[in-house]
Amino acid sequence: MANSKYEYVKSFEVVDKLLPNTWIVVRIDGRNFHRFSAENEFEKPNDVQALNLMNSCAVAMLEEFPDIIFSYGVSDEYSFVFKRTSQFYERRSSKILSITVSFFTANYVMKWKDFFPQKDMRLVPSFDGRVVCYPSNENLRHYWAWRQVDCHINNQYNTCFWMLVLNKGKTKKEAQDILKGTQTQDKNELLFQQFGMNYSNLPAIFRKGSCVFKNKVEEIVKHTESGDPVKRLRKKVVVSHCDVIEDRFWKDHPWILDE
Ligand code: DGT
Ligand code: MG
Ligand code: MG
Repeated sequence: MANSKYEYVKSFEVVDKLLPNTWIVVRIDGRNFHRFSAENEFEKPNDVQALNLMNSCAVAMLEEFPDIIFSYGVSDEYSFVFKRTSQFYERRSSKILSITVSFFTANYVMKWKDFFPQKDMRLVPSFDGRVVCYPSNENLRHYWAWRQVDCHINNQYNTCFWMLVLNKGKTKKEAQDILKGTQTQDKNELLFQQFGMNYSNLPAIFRKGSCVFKNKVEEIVKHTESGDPVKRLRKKVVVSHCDVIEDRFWKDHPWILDE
């Protein structure tokens, strides 16, 4: 087929292939969710249905794209990791990023009514996204640890902040000043002394964030003639609120990083 004289414009496209044999992490984050959460009257500091909606979108991601082997979400963000050997869109960065963001966002809108049957969505949600490649399992483990530590710090601060504002009638400025310079232990103490609240008893979805991954589950596929169940191991996408900083989780789920 003859080339048209216009075809040279294609040569302006830049190659954006991601490094081979590295973990591809895509993190998306709600754009201006400070306003989106206010307009939609999300509960403060955590709206469990808003978090469940995010988790449901992540489940849809893992079911649609088999190369995504693990994901972690908190607040208005979610991170997805594609397996090292993934050849998804020939590892082209812009393709991987745009598909992740658009598929997630479309699900968010489509599933809204399942989680907020009484609420019409106010404002159009959108998510930004970035791609980072990590060369070692250690780097990747540290990535999840970084996000989960962030979750803990933010959630503990926000819990204190909103307890002071909503239950003690402090202004936002006063609450800020009270919390300035406090350490983890001080905040636990404040919650316990002033509100009789034990931070570690808060729901794990708030304290730990959410992991979505494929777990091995036993499934009954049929029964023999004598009525005995025939079981088979199947991989099923699950949501759990586990600690991803300690070794335990990774030892219990070796197939995630070992492939
Ligand atoms: P950005 O990401 O730079 O476009 O701006 P924001 O406003 O999305 O800021 P970000 O991502 O740093 O912080 C997330 C915001 O979303 C934060 O203001 C609190 C809000 N948000 C997230 N989850 C919840 C929730 O469950 N309940 C409430 N009330 N707010 C939430
Ligand atoms: Mg945001
Ligand atoms: Mg955020």
